[in-house]
Amino acid sequence: MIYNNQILKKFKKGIRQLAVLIDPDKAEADQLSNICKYAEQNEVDYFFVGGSVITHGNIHYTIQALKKQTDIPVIIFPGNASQVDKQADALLYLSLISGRNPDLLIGQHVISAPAIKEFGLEVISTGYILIDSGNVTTVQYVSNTKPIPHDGIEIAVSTALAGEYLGMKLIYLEAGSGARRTVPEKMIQEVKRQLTVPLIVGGGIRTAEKAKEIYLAGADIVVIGNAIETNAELMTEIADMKKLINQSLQKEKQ
Ligand code: 1GP
Repeated sequence: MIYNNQILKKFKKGIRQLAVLIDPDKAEADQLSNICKYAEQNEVDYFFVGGSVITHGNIHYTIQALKKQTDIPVIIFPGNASQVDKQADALLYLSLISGRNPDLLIGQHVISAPAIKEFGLEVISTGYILIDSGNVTTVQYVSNTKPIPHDGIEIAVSTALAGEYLGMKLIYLEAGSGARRTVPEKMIQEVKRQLTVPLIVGGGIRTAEKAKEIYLAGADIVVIGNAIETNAELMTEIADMKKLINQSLQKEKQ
């Protein structure tokens, strides 16, 4: 079980984790094997696969290609019910709790539940919270929901808490892929202070320095997509930085 044996285990030890997001639309075979190579070398914790919209790509082939090339767990990060695939190791069962679109709060879940049961997929219930990032991101447009304002710390905290009280096992603060501004550090700090479940943060993180700030603000898992698609080597920089943070956090504990 990925959640209990990896995510939660590391979380309880205070170990920061890194997920690389693969968009099936952008995953060309060559590029994918390059990303797998860097991910293995740099001990990336998870691959997330999925997207708000998949036009010409195919999530099933992308997952298959990843499973052939790496032992890193592949977790579906679905835009909708059609992205459920039995080859994956787990599925983030995302409920878009910052929005008021019933289809993304429960509708797509009802549609996908029978297939999930049939495939025996591990389901990780996740409270997905969209934060305004200065531009209209694809997820915002496609989900037809309003994000929480960039400075809406109290709303973000209340929403995250509500997700945890509803039994969600992860909370994901999302600025949106390609976001102009990442989720603000102050918001991450406040949400983290109130939560007892692991916190994921993603959207618009393009440098190791920014990833460091997000980890230090309190993210347990940082997600990087776009920046790695264009520059796989960035993974080394981010992974080295994550290692240093983990070493210093472990030292502090002793
Ligand atoms: C998007 O949080 C992820 O869902 C990653 O975003 O592609 O901007 O890194 P980027």
